Amino acid sequence: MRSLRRFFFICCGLVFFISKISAQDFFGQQRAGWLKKAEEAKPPLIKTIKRPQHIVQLVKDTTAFQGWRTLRINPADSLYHSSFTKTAVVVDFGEHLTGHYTFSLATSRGTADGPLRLRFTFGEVPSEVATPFDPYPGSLSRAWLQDEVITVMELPATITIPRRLAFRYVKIELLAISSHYDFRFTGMECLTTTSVNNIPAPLNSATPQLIKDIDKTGLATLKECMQSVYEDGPKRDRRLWIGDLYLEALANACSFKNHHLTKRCLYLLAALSDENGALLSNVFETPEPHAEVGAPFLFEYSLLYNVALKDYFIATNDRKTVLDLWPVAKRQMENPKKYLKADGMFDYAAAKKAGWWLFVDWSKALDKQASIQGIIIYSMKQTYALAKLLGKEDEVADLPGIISKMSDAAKRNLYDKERGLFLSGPDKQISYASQAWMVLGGVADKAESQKALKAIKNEKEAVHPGAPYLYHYYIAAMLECGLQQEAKETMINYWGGMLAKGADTFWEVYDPTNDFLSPYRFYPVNSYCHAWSCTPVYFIRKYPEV
Ligand code: RAM
Repeated sequence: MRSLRRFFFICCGLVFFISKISAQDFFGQQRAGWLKKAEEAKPPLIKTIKRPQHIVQLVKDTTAFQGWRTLRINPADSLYHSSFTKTAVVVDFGEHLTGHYTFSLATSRGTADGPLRLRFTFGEVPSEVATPFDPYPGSLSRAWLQDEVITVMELPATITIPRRLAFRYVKIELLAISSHYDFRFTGMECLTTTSVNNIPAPLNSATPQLIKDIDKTGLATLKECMQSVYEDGPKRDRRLWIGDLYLEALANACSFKNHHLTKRCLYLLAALSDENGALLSNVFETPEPHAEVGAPFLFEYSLLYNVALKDYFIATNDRKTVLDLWPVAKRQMENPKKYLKADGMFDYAAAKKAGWWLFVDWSKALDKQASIQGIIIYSMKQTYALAKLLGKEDEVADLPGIISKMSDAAKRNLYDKERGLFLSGPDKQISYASQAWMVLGGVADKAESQKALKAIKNEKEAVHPGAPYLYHYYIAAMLECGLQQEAKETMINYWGGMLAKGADTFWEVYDPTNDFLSPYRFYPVNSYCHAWSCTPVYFIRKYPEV
């Protein structure tokens, strides 16, 4: 009898303990399994050796992007034939690379009787190796900038710079040497990495050359960002962000089709969600997968995860994975309800006050009320569509009601029928972002959507997109409401504009009217090979009319 009682108390204790753990950590039971699955889906990195093509000269040119262009002056081999006596040389690898850089040196006169010091500056664009970095005015770590000082203690030497680099150009400066000897370079190379292991189908041969070029540069951008996760940029921040993953996965699904990478990222993010089960905006892979402690909760990225999960299902039909992760998607639908007002409007000011990060775009001036309302509606619709595909509608039975309530509220409170535009915030701000997200959320019908997207172009005061991320949604909105020709023109003007300014890969930030724009107060720290800029690949390949 006593042992039975003891058994009973132990069981009660266990139940209490388990319920306590799961109350503390929403996905506590699943995390380890999800991490394991993320690890199993990790793609091998394909390594290739690349060598420099040319020695170039930096030329100041006010008509060039950010004021600098390069001029080829010699083949790269010329570097190996004579002593390095110049103060600086710029080497051009001919294409954007992501990988480890190695150089070899040997004595070319006398005996190396003292150490030699060199500075290497790696740049994705010419201005990055031409602009002095100090005093550094930027808001992100100065160390993102890729300059490395190397002291060589003896010759000959072969040295690999430890950090992985993203670059096309290398500026080499001689900082110190003894007068008793000279040295020369005997070789240099970059061991590049990517998880892309195939070449996507060529575009129809009748495709105009400019579209082919935009596609090619978009593919190069995507390939460089596809490492062992979808990175946002191989130079910076070199990690997995949900917003970037969503767009990269879209482009990947119609090009490289490396679905394992998408699966890995979806699992990683799920495994590293916070203890309430909310997805965190970005995660790091090494040394152990982890999220950023104390980072603000980027609300709309957590919602876009669901869209990425739905797209993954459509691309792969991998029901097992999607069912496994469905509870995560379902959980993300809880947060929007926290600040949903009785009238159907999302209280974006309250969410902001609570410390949530409402991103939408890098534009500082943007009022985000309409955009966030649209993103919530859009992601709820997509989540419900996913639920239907999985036969799980009953688990999110409240979504259709919330969707129609929020849509009605948006129409009632944000739509200016006269002008045919959506307005946002207390000052009734007009922006591209608001029109795009209201259209994507399906708040306006086809005619109204077309009207809004056409009208916005004539609004002198309209807040323009600050980065390619928002351009993507603006173009997606045009395609959604049948403005195929306008979508095509916008893509050509915007991404074609980067090409005309010499882009090898598409950029994190691009304002056709201001080459020096930077969200980080210093344009060289911008990323010039950035995931969220690769989506012309998706537009061109998914929509033949583009
Ligand atoms: C940038 C990152 C990333 C983006 C976030 C919001 O700093 O590089 O691309 O998702 O901001």
